[in-house]
Amino acid sequence: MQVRENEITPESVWLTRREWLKAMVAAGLLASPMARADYAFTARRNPAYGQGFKLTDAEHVLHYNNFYELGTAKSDPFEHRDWLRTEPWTVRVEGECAKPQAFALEDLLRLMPIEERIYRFRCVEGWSFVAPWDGFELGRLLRRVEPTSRAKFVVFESIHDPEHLKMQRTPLLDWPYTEGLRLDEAMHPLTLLAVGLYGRPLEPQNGAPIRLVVPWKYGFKSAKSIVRIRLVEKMPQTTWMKAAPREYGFYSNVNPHVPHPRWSQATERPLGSWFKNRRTELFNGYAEQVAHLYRGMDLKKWF
Ligand SMILES: Nc1nc2c(c(=O)[nH]1)N[C@H]1C(S)=C(S)[C@@H](COP(=O)(O)O)O[C@H]1N2
Ligand SMILES: [Mo]
Repeated sequence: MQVRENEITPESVWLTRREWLKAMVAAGLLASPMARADYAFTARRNPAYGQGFKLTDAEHVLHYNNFYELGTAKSDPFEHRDWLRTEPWTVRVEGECAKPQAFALEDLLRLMPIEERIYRFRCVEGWSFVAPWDGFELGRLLRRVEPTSRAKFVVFESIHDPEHLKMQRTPLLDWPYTEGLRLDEAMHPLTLLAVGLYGRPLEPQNGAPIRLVVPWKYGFKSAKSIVRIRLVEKMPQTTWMKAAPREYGFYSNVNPHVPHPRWSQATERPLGSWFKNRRTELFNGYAEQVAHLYRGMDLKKWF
């Protein structure tokens, strides 16, 4: 058989991901809890994002979470992390596109160049953190399926698994958790599909194995554990718009001048601090990159 030089895979790559993880754990290079995630990646830090930001201790980011499928208390997602079944995992990208496709997680990890970016993250409830995410630009994936000219919005659907995700047996939210972006927001280079956090595969409580990260919007826009991405013509209804339309709009850009109906958004509590001692920035500090997307729009009306 004729094999060209560049088709020969180096021997070290022949370990399966499971074998690789086992070897890492055996060598003491990975703490055993990480062995739960059966995927791995190598990510190169992109210094264009978050240079000079002070990272929040991972401890906080991994234990203080919102993931209502796993419970409503901030400690619930970590405590109930075993409820989330992530193997096998497929992400379907469909709707208004020429080449709809279902991607196995391992194919995405192979096809997409994974990089690490430090982003600010701001929850609508007032807490914030700074963390390195490992992922790829959502736009890269969307371009692969070739959106049609009718595609104007993108819908993100989280896992629906009431058998294991016990909160989905209750009417707390309209399951599955659904979010949306305008197509140009989705194509913006800041919009990330993350597969890792602090250089490690995502923990269940943070949205394993793949979640959205939209750093200039309130945290609830960043849907976790995504199984379906749909290109659509009309602005979709999202889970939080249905739950409380007066409190959560479609855009949900971080804006210190537009208070939530029940509290101010002028300041935030960086995780690790006891106080709301940081002034919230317009578009969470990303105004230079994203303000043009909203030119001419009344941000009080389109909250
Ligand atoms: N599927 C799903 N995605 C979700 C949520 C959720 O409850 N379910 N919570 C959102 C909210 S309100 C926030 S602030 C962020 C929190 O992400 P983190 O726990 O990784 O910090 O996830 C968002 N994504
Ligand atoms: Mo949030």
